[in-house]
Amino acid sequence: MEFSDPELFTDFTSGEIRGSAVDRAERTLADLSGVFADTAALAAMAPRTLVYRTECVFPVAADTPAGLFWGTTFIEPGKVGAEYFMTKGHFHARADRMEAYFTFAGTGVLLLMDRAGSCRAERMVAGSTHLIPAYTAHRTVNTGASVFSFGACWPSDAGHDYGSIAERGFGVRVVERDGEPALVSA
Ligand code: PAN
Ligand code: ZN
Repeated sequence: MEFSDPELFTDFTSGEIRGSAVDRAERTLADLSGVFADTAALAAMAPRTLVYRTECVFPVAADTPAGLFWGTTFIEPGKVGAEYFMTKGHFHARADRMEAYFTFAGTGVLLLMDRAGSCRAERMVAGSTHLIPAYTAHRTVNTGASVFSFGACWPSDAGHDYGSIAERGFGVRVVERDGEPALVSA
């Protein structure tokens, strides 16, 4: 028997994942209609502006019970009006599935919302680790001036329910006020 080399590497300073089976996806402003509040500011921006991208590893098929998915999200610095760039946000389709987030670089906020619509906002800084409870929608926001990156590990049968957020939105938004991030009720 011989030692084998690892198939995947994660650069813990940036979150970049290196390996043969990395699935890459991008979200531009055009992919995020309905996400940002200031539609006039949005209309003045280039629709192809990159907001975030993901590098994921899916070692088993989606919906496989008891498997794990692994990935990094990189959110660009930027704002639509006063509102910082952020992810679409979702509940898991199997809403009882948890998830772990851990920050690599930059500064951000993790918005959490339970099924009753009650929200929390946790600061994310390098090394911060966030265990997202079951039945809790999650969205991340880049509140800094550089790329904000964080890793995630979640069950392969969790799935994504974007529809509930598209309909209800989050109860709180993160905006720049006097040069600082501030929370405003939505
Ligand atoms: C993450 C998210 C990723 C992108 O991997 O999917 O940060 O955010 P949206 O999926 O909301 O666009 C995760 O939470 N997976 O379950
Ligand atoms: Zn998730």
